[in-house]
Amino acid sequence: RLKMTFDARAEKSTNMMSARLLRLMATKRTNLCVAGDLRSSAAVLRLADAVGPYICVFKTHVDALDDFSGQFGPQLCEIAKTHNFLIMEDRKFGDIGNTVSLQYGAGNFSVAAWADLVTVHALPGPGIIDGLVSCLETHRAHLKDRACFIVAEMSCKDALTTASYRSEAMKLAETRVDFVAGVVSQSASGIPSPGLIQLTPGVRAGVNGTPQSDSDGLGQQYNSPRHVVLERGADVAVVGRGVTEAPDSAEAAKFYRDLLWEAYLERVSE
Ligand code: UP6
Repeated sequence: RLKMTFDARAEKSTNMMSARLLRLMATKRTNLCVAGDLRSSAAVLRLADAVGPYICVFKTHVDALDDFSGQFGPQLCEIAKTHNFLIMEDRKFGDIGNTVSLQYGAGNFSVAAWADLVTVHALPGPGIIDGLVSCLETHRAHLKDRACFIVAEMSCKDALTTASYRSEAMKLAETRVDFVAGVVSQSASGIPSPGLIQLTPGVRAGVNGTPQSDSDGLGQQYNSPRHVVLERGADVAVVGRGVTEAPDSAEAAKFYRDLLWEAYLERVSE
């Protein structure tokens, strides 16, 4: 699986969104996801537009915005269309099916209306996937262009995502390819099918042997772009503050894109 190209994996994928993302990555030559963790909608939209040419996915936390309005989703979708990337709302749903169905489709955020992808904790078991899918049945237009990533393993220090939890989360991902495009994980072990995409956060340049700090003081643990792709099996690497705290976010995104893509090419050519 790790030696296969994104195009070859897209051929094997049984989830339509996973195939679409793998093809997008191959065509656009990028495996970078930028996490736009800023507090104002305008700043997030500006960031998305600036980094747009270098990313395959733009990841949001809309519940951290001070000024979220119904305009945000459609505006972000316009930018995504211009630059050809997918939008992931990192909601990390984690409740019973009925509740997540409400949270996904309704409320202020109406996530299902604008986010191509969402993240989901495995904790509640298969019912959480049923809940999200049932919500989409009422938004029929989107049944075919929505999918989720299951959080199997977290990047932060002392996370409770143990090996056995992780392995159960992988089984859930494998059995629900109808709606699961990938997993959020720190390593590739046990990821069964070539179609499942590994999304790996906790990425920042200048770590793994170099002086820059490998944590953020609040438990986040960082690895370098090369390390996550070559040693941890990341397909898509998530960079947040590595880009948002850089003096020029477009330059920073290009820098990370180059490092990550080079590492991917090295991985598939070995
Ligand atoms: N994220 C993690 N670790 C996980 C899952 N998700 O850091 O296990 C998300 C965070 C944040 C981004 O919610 O949006 O990835 C990482 O941002 P950073 O690069 O600024 O640390």
